[in-house]
Amino acid sequence: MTFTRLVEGCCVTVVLPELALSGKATQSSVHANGIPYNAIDGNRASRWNQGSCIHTGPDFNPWWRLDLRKTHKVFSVIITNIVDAHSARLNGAEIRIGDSLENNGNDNPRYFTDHIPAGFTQNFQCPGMDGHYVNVVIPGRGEYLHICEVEVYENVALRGKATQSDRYEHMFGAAYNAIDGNRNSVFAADSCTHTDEQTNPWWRVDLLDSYIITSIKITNRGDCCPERLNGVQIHVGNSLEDNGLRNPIVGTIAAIAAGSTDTLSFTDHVEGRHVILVLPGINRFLTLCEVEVYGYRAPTGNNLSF
Ligand SMILES: [Ca+2]
Ligand SMILES: [Ca+2]
Repeated sequence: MTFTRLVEGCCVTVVLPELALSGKATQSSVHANGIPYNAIDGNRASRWNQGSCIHTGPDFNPWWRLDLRKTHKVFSVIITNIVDAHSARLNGAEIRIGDSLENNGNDNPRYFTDHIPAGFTQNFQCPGMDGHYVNVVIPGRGEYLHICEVEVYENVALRGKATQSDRYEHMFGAAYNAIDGNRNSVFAADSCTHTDEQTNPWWRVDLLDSYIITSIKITNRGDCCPERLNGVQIHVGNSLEDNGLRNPIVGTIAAIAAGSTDTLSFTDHVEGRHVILVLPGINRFLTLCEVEVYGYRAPTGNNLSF
């Protein structure tokens, strides 16, 4: 499994914007008030004098660790480097994700960040790694570790509940297949949905709570008829009226290549408990091999305090 860098935002869960914000941070040592919490304070401000970056002492193998409080399936770790002259200190840093605290969590499965330019925010994505802890460590040398923000996201659709207008011949292509965590795009692999031939067929996932959604990834069928997704409209909102189709349209699929996964990223505020994909028209089939929803739980009175 390898992290690939993408430019778009990703994934989620928890209390204020994402997993990291509800976690608990610690690090190898603290220098100049660069406390561990500064990397999960919800602020990417990348100048040291803005008071939102961590700073260890000149430790050998300096590390910072985030305790997510339980094991999550992590899909994205976004790291913001410091903008000052010391940005090169992060060179060679590794992300480690797993459940072990052995060697302070630095022995968990490893991913290299290689180089994050000064002041830049970089998104490291993977298909989903289980971890209670997320570490950033600089191995093999004495160094100061600076990080200005670490964000951790998961695919919230995986914990949702899916439904659709009808199954193909009333028995094939279950709605759940689009949130089974598997992008396999061959219909026979039983991981894609398939409606019957209908007018305006739709598929919907109930996230069971309202989320602020940063992106949605959609995987098209690979073994047949990729054009069937052309023109699919995506609605997000809290209403189930008209099967959720009264909610605002937040995007439309122009086309997705056969077997490919495309990302719809949102810069505007997109919030809702339900994500609905509908294919307007008559005599249509709607097939989705995976729908991933990344975001974070919409803040409420309860989860604002932690
Ligand atoms: Ca920060
Ligand atoms: Ca699937």
